[in-house]
Amino acid sequence: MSAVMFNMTGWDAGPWAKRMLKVAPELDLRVWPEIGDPAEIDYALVWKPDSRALMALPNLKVIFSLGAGVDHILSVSPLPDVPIVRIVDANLTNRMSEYVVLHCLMALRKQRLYDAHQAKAEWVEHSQPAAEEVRCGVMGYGVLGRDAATKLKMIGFDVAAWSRTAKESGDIPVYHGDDGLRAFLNRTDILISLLPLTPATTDILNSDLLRQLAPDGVLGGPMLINAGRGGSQVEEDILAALDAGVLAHATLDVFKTEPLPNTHPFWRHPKVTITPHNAAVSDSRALVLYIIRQMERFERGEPLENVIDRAAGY
Ligand code: NDP
Ligand code: OXD
Repeated sequence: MSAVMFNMTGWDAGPWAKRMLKVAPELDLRVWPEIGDPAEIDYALVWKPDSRALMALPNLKVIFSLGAGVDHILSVSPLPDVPIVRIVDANLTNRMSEYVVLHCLMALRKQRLYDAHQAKAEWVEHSQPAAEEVRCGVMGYGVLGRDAATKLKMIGFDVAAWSRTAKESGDIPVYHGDDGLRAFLNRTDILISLLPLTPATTDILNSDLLRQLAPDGVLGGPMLINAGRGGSQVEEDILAALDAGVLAHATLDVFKTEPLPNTHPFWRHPKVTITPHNAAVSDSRALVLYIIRQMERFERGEPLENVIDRAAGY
């Protein structure tokens, strides 16, 4: 029987444990710090873990992130030298693509403008560009970026993407690396960040980058959607870009500090749309099944899936 430790800052382990036991009643579940003998723990399921909790486990085999991102783990030091598996789940991926498509369509169809007219009972019609006239640029062409880009393309948007390493470009041109960034930004009207947070992507959404977006698009100015990580955005630069007209709108799901402090100027800014880091909330039932499947694979001697690359940071 395998023993599993939960170590989740800010999350209640209770519902997760209940769900796991429903699927795998044979598991021995323990919640940090009441874990009994640390030498008995095989697996750790974590969200913003405590380094001490992980380092205390001499026989730990795998760390499972309870999110798709792993910055909440890699920012902790020291960490045991065991594989770290992240979440990849169709349900989560679909939800993220819904979010991206929703906000790109809101921009394309000028829904915010019509909301403002409605508030004043005004019957006003504006010009309506076609999707193919709007250039979406997806930063991060991994599991989430690829799905969102493909769905935007299906709707008719003119889509490109940007990744760290070179990819084969099919229908969607994929730029990569520092060398590809300028050309990617110069052709982008709606910039969508689905980047993981790493040293290289920290503060990447800054004034220098925003100034390189296409100023001449049919939407009347470039827009930003960030559903990756708040640590990638320089918030004062985004505010300055909005106020200077460099950026027409920002839709932000993630923030440097979460929850976003009540006094933050984003809350009341007319050109900002805020969601509370729920662009793609994980369905805990699906995630529990995924994690148990990974444990079963590991115990059969098969390779774990979606093991992160510690050197790359994601
Ligand atoms: P993946 O690891 O599958 O993809 C990451 C992508 O980012 C890859 O294409 C990678 O490039 C690219 N990338 C990484 N570093 C760089 C860099 N320095 N320059 C250019 N591109 C880079 O991750 P997912 O798509 O599954 O998830 C992405 C992120 O989304 C998560 O890390 C998490 O932070 C966030 N997220 C947010 C949620 C929310 O609700 N807001 C929910 C779930 C996830 P390459 O292909 O070359 O490796
Ligand atoms: C995740 C998230 O990483 O919800 O899964 O942000």
